[in-house]
Amino acid sequence: MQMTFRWFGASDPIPLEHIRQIPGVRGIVSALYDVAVGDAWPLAALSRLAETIDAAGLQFAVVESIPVHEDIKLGRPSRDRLADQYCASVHAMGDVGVPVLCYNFMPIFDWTRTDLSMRLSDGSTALAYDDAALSRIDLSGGTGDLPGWAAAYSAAELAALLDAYRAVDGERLWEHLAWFLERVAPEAARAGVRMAIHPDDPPWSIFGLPRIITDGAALERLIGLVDSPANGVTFCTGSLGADPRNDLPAIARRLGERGRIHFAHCRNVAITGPRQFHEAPHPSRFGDVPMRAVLATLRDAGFTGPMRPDHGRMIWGERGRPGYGLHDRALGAMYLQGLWEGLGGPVDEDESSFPS
Ligand SMILES: [Mn+2]
Repeated sequence: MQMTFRWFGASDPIPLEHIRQIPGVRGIVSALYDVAVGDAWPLAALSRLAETIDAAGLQFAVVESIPVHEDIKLGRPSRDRLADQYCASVHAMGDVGVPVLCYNFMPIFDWTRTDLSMRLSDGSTALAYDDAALSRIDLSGGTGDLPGWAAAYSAAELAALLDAYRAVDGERLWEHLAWFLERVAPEAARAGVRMAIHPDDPPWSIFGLPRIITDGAALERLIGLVDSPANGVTFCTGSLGADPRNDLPAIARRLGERGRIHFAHCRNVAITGPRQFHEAPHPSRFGDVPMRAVLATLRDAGFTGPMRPDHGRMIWGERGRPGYGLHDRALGAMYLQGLWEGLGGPVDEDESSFPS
């Protein structure tokens, strides 16, 4: 296991120099944030990002993410050109030496919450979701009322997209995902890149849109679409764990034994009602994710890939990007490394090296 940390590039208020001071964190999870969705990522820009990360004594370990254009998810004719451009971005990753690509296949919205700063009993704040609150959000004027998505779509753009998805049910979305993977996964294999789909967050339909990567059966179906080590999974405990029917260690075991977990997102969620949860401190007892059992399963599967603490609460007066402050994620990184060490998971002894 390699402990990593997400960094949003030059606009991230957290400098790489601070991430470098979290013991054991050497890998950076990042992306190009100024390329239009669907366009090929310029190799020069990706190289510059990698050099910036290298110069801070860190290594670019994961791209999260290259967004998949809605036209691919909708199966529109432009998908041929868009898939070619996606493959070009994946090859740029390979040229720069970034081995893992986290992506998702959620229609229109990816992560969705109804409260970005729910106050917990200790005075910290956390991201929260309540299906009843979501149902009260009116999208007729665009995404202005959806927390975290305010500027994403105008009323007209969103109405057109929602209308287009009326023709795409879950099975049609699976067909479009299979088409995408058949095109991209072989190129990823050639580029030396392992694709790792992120589960849908939350793992159920929202706003009437289909969501398909929601449970263990879906993840097993996913890896069967293209039978290649390049076609794998990001095991996100918080996303899958929001549905209490998901047996996280059992899912991790089945995917891990087949060598298809390429990235681990470890965070805790406290389920407070039907389709209602808030994010919680990382240790197992503060939520519904059996973190120790998950990590023990990853250890048993011989997991050597990158892991990150995923989200954190806002603590100690920190203000910043919701879910992505420094302090609580750093605590999470330390907890996860302590748990891993206690479980006897393999640890890289030379902190300056970074085995691939
Ligand atoms: Mn995640």
